[in-house]
Amino acid sequence: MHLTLNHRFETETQNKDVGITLSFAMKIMLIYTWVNIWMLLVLKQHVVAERSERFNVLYLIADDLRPTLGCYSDKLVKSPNIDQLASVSSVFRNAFAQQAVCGPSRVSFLTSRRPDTTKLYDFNSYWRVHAGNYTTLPQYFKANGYTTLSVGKVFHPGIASNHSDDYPYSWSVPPYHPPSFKYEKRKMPLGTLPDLENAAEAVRLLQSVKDSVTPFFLAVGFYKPHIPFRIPQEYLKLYPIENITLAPDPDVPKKLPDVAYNPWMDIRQREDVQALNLSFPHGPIPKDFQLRTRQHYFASVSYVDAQVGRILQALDDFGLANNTIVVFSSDHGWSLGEHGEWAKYSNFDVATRVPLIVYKPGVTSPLPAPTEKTFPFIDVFQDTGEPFTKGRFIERMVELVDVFPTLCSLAGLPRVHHCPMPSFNIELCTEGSSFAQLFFSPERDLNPERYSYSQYPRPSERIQENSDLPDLQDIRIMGYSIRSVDYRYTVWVSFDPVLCQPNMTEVHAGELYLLAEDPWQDNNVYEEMELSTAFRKIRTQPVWMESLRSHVTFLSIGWKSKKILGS
Ligand SMILES: [Ca+2]
Repeated sequence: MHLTLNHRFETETQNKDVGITLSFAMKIMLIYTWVNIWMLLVLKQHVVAERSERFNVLYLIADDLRPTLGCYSDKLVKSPNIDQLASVSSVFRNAFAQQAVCGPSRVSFLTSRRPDTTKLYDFNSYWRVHAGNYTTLPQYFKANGYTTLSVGKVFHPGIASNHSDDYPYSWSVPPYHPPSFKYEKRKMPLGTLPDLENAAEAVRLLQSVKDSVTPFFLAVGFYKPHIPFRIPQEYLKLYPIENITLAPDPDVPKKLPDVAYNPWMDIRQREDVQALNLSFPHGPIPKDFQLRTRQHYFASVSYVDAQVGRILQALDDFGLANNTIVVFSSDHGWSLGEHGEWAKYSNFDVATRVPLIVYKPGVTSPLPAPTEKTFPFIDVFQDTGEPFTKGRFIERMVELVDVFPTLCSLAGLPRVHHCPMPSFNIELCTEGSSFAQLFFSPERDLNPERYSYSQYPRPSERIQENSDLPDLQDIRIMGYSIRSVDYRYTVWVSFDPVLCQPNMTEVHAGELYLLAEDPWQDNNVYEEMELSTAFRKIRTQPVWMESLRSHVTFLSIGWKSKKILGS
């Protein structure tokens, strides 16, 4: 409005005979000037009021990061900057991805729809074309007046995000990709690394928007600790090889059905692993190679932590720590030798569980004073290594599909309604639910009837080279998994890849792990439970989540009578 009025004024005065109409022009000028000043004042007051009420969002997403972090009670891993964020945040200890692989998980949590609704189980389709024109999390913030910015790997690249990271739907400006990423698998002629460039770009963007009247939604997707572990070598010094141990359960469990196992082809196909001439599909990796893989993964976590620290310090530096919501999470986990596996691609906790840390100033911690530093950078090489003690843990089950409605709630955006089934024709809805109430009512945090759901596809009951990541047309079986605070229960059922629908009555295999006695999920007691009646019951259930709930409701009666579960 300001620019328009000035422009009109200049145009009009230029077209007048100045000698004759000077006094008239001056009157007009005065009127316009006063109108301008008045409008600017009104606008400014409005903007100040609106700005002070609207929180920015900084969404930090690591790639393939399981919660091997100090703030998740890991004794070995050094993550001082993420721990510092956790110390002023709510830390969700039972947060799970909906499918343990990049593309499907990211599209799922960025649209708040489960894989059976995005119809993306591989990397080969774009949901807007293949499933439905679903509104994304950043798109919703953009529609509500936010400047939305993407740095690094937020959407999975390629066709899964239309070769554009879903720009312009989701983002106000074209997403940033670090130039060094194309050298990820070769030498580094640019003398830098993608996550170093990501952090620098994120800091630059924060500086550019710090005084803006428009709130921002900045998503930063790190490339690590995803393989290859190309990181600055000094981080390895934090983890002397003699301090590294094997996974607590490095062998393939005896009662694990074949369909539940994944042969970790991406590690197997590395040149150095090929040279080991391992047998397919189980052939264990030599112990020293296992230790070095774990060492490199942990070092990659510390490297990501340092980049998180640089970005969070910028929030302090630019005065944004008191009006920015921060989320730190990952797309899924990674098996570091547990069950004899080295990858994601499964329904186990090591593959599906993710870190989820949410900071809202004034809610998860007191508002910082203007001069107070909330996120001073901690140099991991100088860190005293004091154990993490603060922070607020939330044990209740939450899912990554919950993040979208929760962030809307925390930012004060209009509520997103729950999706009906099916919801292919509905652009905006959520298959998750907001967990924002947990920030205000901590006593509600543990609910044994609350579940998290994940799923994983397979091409066959047998273990094949494409068992890790089958293309949609090759999927024949889907493993639907339900996780409560007490157990993980998975059924592998027939699946139609054309309709993207399971046949819940055609069960190929099942898994049941009772976590109190079996926290690493190695002792499958599925066959020991009486299941035939449960399977008859589920035929009446149209939705797989309802089916699984029926399974466990039925089973839990038996468990309670046998005192496997408390009543
Ligand atoms: Ca990933």
